[in-house]
Amino acid sequence: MVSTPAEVAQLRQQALAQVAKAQEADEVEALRVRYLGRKGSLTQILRTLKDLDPAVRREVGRLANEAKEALEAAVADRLKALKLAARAREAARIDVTLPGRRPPLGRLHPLTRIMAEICDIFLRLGFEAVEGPEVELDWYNFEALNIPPDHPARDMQDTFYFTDKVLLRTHTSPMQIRVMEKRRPPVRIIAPGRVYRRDSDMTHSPMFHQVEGLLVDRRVTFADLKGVLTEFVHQLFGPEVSLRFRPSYFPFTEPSAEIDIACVICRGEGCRVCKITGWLEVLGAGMVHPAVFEAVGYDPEEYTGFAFGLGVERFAMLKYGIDDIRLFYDNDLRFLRQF
Ligand code: 2U9
Repeated sequence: MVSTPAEVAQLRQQALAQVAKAQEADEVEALRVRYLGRKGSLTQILRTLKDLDPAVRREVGRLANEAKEALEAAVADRLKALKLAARAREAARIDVTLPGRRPPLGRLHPLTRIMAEICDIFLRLGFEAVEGPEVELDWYNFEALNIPPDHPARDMQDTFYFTDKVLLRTHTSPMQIRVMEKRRPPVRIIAPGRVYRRDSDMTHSPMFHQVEGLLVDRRVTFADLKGVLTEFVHQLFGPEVSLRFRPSYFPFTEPSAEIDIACVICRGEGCRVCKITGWLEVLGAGMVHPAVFEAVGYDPEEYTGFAFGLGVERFAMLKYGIDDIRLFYDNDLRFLRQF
């Protein structure tokens, strides 16, 4: 192969012009192979320099090397330019004025909402929320709460046992015992959380949620209990709702009461939900039994206190008019989306 400086210059010009005109990356690549590949024309020239007359070898070598560098740079530039142009064409096809796709929004579970609403009211009244273990010891769940070993609540019918002494808590009251063991009065706490009982039908679930409260100080009276729970009911259901305190019995309180509110469905007229009574039972409560104070080392002569308990599912069912407790746990979006 014989090359003159003029031929190399011409080859360079031709290659650069072709690269500049190429419209596709494939075309550019083909040109690169044609000139710079293993058998490419510029490569051939460089490889056969040694056969040239020394008089022209230097000049041809210099021109061929410069042409190679220029062509390599031109190939890279052209590929980059084609890529940018393709991207610009793609961008032009996207209509940025179209409305975006709305991302699916989650929402709070109705039980979560009611739970937060209930706790908020008591927090504003000066109570502190405490949480603790769902797997409990017999002492905290029963013994310290003045529930004797032969009490029906301890029956295998009602309680999930792991061993003789270890069980799933049947109420959140163990937390109040745990707190009183650690602190001196005044105590103002609520214990929200999951509890477990062997029970299952339209209105009972083996796992449900409670909020219990405890207030202990000097000279706490039943009037304080009535005041706090009346305020609670009025904040949750409205200030016009009437309450009724009925005598009742719990091992851990004395005296004890159950609290009814005028039926929120029929306003006291009588309906299916209140079983024609006009009243709905919503809370249990009472003055803390002296035996409970003894169990945690409080002097019942110095301190008195009141306690209360409520079932969160029941409140949610009343507030939203739901008649089957199992709907809360089915995770059926058709149900959950309604809240
Ligand atoms: C301590 C002392 C006393 C908490 C109380 C109730 C009455 C009550 C029920 C309501 C519906 C349970 O969820 S429910 O089934 N609760 O009636 N709970 S007094 O009394 C306590 C708690 C802790 C140390």
